[in-house]
Amino acid sequence: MKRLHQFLREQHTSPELIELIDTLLVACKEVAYLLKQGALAGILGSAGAENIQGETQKKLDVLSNDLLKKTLLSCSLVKGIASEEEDFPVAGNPNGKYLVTFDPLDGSSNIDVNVSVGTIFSILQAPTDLAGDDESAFLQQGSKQVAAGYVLYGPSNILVMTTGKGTHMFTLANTGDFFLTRELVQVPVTTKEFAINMSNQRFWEHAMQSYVDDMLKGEEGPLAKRYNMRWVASMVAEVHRILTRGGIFMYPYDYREPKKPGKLRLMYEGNPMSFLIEQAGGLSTNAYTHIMGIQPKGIHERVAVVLGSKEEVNIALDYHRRLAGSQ
Ligand code: P6P
Repeated sequence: MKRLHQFLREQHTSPELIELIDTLLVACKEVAYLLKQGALAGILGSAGAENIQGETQKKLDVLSNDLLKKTLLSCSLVKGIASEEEDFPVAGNPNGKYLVTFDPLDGSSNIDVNVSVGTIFSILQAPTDLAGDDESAFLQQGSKQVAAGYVLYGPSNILVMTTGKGTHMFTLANTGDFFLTRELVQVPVTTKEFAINMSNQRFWEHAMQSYVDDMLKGEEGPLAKRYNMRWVASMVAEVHRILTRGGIFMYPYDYREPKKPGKLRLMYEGNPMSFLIEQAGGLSTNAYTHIMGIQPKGIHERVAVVLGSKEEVNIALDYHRRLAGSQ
């Protein structure tokens, strides 16, 4: 079995980027250890505070955020970090080469019920003319990402990452090493499985309502296919399923908060997941255009997400092109 280090060297990944990824994974391994302790470590439940998103923070949200922030800022390669759990970017080494954005514990509402969660990360080149806590330094399109990935804390702890040379999966062994377990992952082009939170159906645009209605009509409907549905409420788990066996994941725009384009965050959910999916031959959009082509306006900017098997995402795009603006 090939270790992560050996694989990255064989891919001619720069020593600096390998060092940064290594540093990030030190924190993720600590998070994995804490999660396995769960109630035994007295770390479940609410932290009794809200983040900038207005979401109640879990104790593990705060713990994992602090771990990642401290560990990354101790690395001289990091000029700054931006986190879902931090109101503003935090500066590191002024001469650092990279910026890192991350969601320290995505899906954390699942922690207290022992369902899979994950850490999502995105690595960008640091502009030389901007400070590491200058928000504008981070506002780069997803297509500029140097690397991206997640660590899924589930029955296995799995790192899935890309540096732009395909998407690959590594499983964490008890030794603390990540071993290559799937190379050059390919998302199946077609699927019969969709993931969406159906309880929001009345708030969606007509195009999304029409598309999902037609999927629910099964073989007799215009899509002539019997679909199955999954919803884990943990984006990392959904994306991992899609990378593994195909599917389409949707968190669309909805009218509950009309000023927000979606619930998920562009910089540390939409962009890194889009990089992984498109490096694996899938498609990642906001139902109208590639997510990685969106010019960010803020580090906590939201985005609608429709990603997965290329053929199915193109069907969803077609519904939105034909029915855009209709009621
Ligand atoms: P809902 C988790 O909070 C998250 O950001 C994603 O991981 C997940 O896909 C989504 O929100 C779940 O949202 O509204 O179904 O709870």
